Order: sequence, then structure tokens, then C-alpha cells
Amino acid sequence: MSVLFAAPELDAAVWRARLEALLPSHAVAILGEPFDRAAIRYALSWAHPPGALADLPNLKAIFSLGAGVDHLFADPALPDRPIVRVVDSDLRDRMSEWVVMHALIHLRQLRRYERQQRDRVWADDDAQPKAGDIRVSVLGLGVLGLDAATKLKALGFKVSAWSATPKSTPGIECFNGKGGLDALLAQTDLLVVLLPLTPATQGMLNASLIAKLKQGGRLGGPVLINAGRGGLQVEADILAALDSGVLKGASLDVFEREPLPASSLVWSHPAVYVSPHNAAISTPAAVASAIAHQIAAFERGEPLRHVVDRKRGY
Ligand code: NDP
Ligand code: OXD
Repeated sequence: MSVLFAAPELDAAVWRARLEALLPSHAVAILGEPFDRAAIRYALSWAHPPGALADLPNLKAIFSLGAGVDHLFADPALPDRPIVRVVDSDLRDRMSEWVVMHALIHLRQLRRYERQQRDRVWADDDAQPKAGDIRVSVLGLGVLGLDAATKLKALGFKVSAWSATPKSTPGIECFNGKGGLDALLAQTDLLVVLLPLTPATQGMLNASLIAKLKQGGRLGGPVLINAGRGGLQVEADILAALDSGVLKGASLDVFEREPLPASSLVWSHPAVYVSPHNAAISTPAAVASAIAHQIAAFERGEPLRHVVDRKRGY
């Protein structure tokens, strides 16, 4: 029985060592090296080349090496097997760190004070807002959105959240569906996006959505924080909104094209923070052991957990 590691962008040697230690009764095959296709029971993928998982006659399940699975649906020849995604406290906590850090960066005007320090300017001319003056809205109230929303709430922010289906979470004002979105946007100072990329969410962070965000407010205008997926956003619209003042600032971890091309104007916009899609990485230490546990349980006859709904696309 073998496990196929199909993630050309990741360090196969590190993952192989970890998986072999955790799954001693399974051989670990690496995509790109010769292997017996009939021996493969489980495929572990991050952005595998389209078609790479076809013709695996004994494949039982596909494990995404990230929480998102849009990279799998990009393969038109993806086998019809259960898809399991990463749900892991290590990844979740890393994401909340990133979200909280950026919420505080915008709240406390980090860029302004970096500029002042560089220019040796001692100026404190307006009263600093506090977290309680700011409403943060989290798009996506799933594993990551709920944790980030809860931690933002603990810091004192007013918190709202938006999901596909109705939810009720103490201390968080919940909105859902298309009908709930406009009402949420109209009261939002900081928009945090932790949605999956699906046909329903593709391109939704565009000029029309941005125009619905609350204007003014204690931050001087709304701020966009996106760590969901680059395909959710229209970068030209975000830059135009920043230039016209409809948006005050943005923190982006994900981009329409990754790596973000050197020629992109996003890099140099003074109101944008860029990080290289590392808000929450899937470490081999945490993720390989979660997958190994799932495989062991599945082979004992237990059901797979965190299985993706193919119809919803997440
Ligand atoms: P979940 O599946 O747990 O949560 C997704 C949330 O989005 C759910 O609340 C869901 O609503 C909501 N949602 C989905 N589609 C819609 C829609 N059309 N309208 C309204 N709400 C919608 O995912 P996670 O929280 O685990 O992860 C979210 C995303 O974060 C991943 O898909 C991935 O793209 C991204 N990510 C980014 C990382 C990074 O480093 N930048 C790292 C890890 C993940 P409902 O609850 O009703 O189903
Ligand atoms: C993920 C990611 O989906 O790293 O886990 O983006």
C-alpha cells in the first residue's frame, strides 16, 4: 500500500521523512519519480499538475495539503473520490495571529508611525481610536473565520460575520447569504476575508462590493484584509478604490497571480501590506500527523473527517 505525495511546490524529502515515520506500513511515492500506480491508496496534493491523480485504480481518498481545495478543483481530471482538507489547530492559530496583527496594524496606524520614525517626526495630533470604536466584519465563519472573529472580539472590536448558511455565535453579529451581505458591509470599518474560492465567491471583492463599505468611521475609511484566496479579489478595483479614497488601506496575503508579479502595482502602493501567501502555512509536522491519523482511523473502518462537499466546492 502506498501514499502518493503530489505537491511539486513543496519539499518532498521533508514530507516523505515525516510520512514514513508516521505511516510505517505505507510506502511513500513522490510524483515525478517512478511508482506503481496500482499500489496507491491515498494521494496527498498541493497544486498537483492536472491529470496527475488520474489512473490510480485503487485510490481511496485525496488529502489536500491545505485548508483550501480550489487547487484540486482546478484539475478537470480529478478522480471522483472523497476529498479531505486540512483542519488543524496549528494552521488555525497561525491564521488568527495574522488577522489580529493586521487588524491592529490598521487600528494603530503602524505605517504612519514608521514614516514618522524614519523622518524623526514627533507628532500625535489626533486621538487614537480604540478597538471598541471599530467594527470588524469577517467574511467566512468557518474554522478559520470563527477563531479569528473570537480573538478579535476578545481584543474589544465589535465583530460581525458572514456565512452561506445561518449561524448564531455569542457576541458576534451574524449575517448570511446574498441578502445579508449589504447590511453587513454598510457597518464595516475593517473587512476580513476568510472565504474559500468557489464559483460563488470568485471576483466578489470588486468595485461594487467595496463601494458598499461604510465610509468615514474612526479609521478614516474602510480597510480590506484578505487571506482567503487571490481569486476572490479584483486587484485593479482595490488599487482604484485606494487611490480614490473609497478604501483607506489593505492587507493582502493572497493574489490573483502567485507569486505576485514584480511588475504589479500592488507591491508599491503606500496603503497596502503584502505577504507571500503565508498567513497560515501547513507545516509537515502538524499536517502530516493529522493525515496519518485519518488514514489509520479510515483503515480501522472509521469515516473520514473534514470531507469537502464537491457541490459547494469547499
Ligand atoms: P471553512 O470551510 O471552514 O469555512 C468557509 C466559510 O466560508 C464558511 O463559513 C462558509 O459558510 C463560508 N462561505 C463559503 N462560501 C460562501 C458564500 N458563497 N457566501 C457566504 N459564505 C460562504 O474554511 P476555513 O475557514 O478552514 O478556510 C477558509 C479559506 O481560507 C480556505 O478555503 C482557504 O482558501 C483560505 N486559507 C488561506 C490560507 C493562507 O495562508 N492565506 C491558509 C489556509 C486557508 P457556511 O459556514 O455557511 O458553509
Ligand atoms: C491553505 C493555504 O489553503 O495555505 O491551507 O492557502
